[in-house]
Amino acid sequence: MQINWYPGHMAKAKRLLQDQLSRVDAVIELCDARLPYSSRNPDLNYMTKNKARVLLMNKADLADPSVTQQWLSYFKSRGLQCAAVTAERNAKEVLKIIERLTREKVERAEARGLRRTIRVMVVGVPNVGKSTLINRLHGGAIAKVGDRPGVTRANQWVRVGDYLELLDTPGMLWPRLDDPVAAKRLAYISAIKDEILDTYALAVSLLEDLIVMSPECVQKRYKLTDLSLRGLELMEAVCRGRGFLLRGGELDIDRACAVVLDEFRDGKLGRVTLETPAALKKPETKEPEPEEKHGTDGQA
Ligand SMILES: Nc1nc2c(ncn2[C@@H]2O[C@H](COP(=O)(O)OP(=O)(O)OP(=O)(O)O)[C@@H](O)[C@H]2O)c(=O)[nH]1
Ligand SMILES: [Mg+2]
Repeated sequence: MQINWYPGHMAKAKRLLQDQLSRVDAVIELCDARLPYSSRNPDLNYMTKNKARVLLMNKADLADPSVTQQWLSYFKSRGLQCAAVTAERNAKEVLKIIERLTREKVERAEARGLRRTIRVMVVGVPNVGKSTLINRLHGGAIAKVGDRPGVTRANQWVRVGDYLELLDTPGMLWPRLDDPVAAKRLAYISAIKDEILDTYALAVSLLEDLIVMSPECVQKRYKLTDLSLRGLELMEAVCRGRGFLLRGGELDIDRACAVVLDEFRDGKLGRVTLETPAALKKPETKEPEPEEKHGTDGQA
């Protein structure tokens, strides 16, 4: 599913989301722990302001743990419940978070002698791990998963135990595409297809960002001796460092670009986070207070 977020599409997706939101008890928002700003939806805060809600920074296994802590403090200071998780490993912890998030509703129903099914919607930009998390919570491969955007194509309710239902959603959240830096970073993590930039421009830009955020891992992986290189010279140094040569000794720039993107996406460069709260241009507006208070916070 390649969605071009024209205003018409956006308005339709927003209506659909609003409609779904009115049917659920709580919302789990997933963002990518390597890009906690760029991988969040700009309008979700407002749209979910009256819902029990938690932000899960997923793929924490790929992110720098100390920067993850900075983000957790940042979100907490803005009044947002959040936790850092790795979908494959933290199903139990996420289940506890959901229990805490919906406890008041469950208890209110119980006080009236009812045991009702709680419905939770899982939202997030494409490829962030929504279906993976839902599969782990369900305890089996019920939702299709893949390492590219647009794998889930339709809403799907998944039952977890007797009293919980989770709604898996396609990556229908329009990300921060109006912000070119965020859009580029979303392409680094395969949240949007690479097509917004050509592979060469994307790989060079990623490498330049990595040199800023985590110079040692880039230096080691690509055997770079000069970290002041930029653009084509930088990619040529990667080719030389890794021996990416064509017949005749010419540098294989295309291969170097593909390898840089793949290795970052696979976590082969080590644990890197590409943005910090301190580098945000302007702090975001405070998260709206949810109607109910929920006590979830911290690393799962
Ligand atoms: N390293 C790591 N990989 C993860 C984690 N969670 C999911 N993945 C991988 O991320 C890729 C995308 O996962 P999906 O669950 O399909 O993502 P999604 O959000 O459902 O994607 P769409 O349906 O396309 O919106 C898959 O290759 C997963 O194996 C995680 O916590 N850590
Ligand atoms: Mg999915």
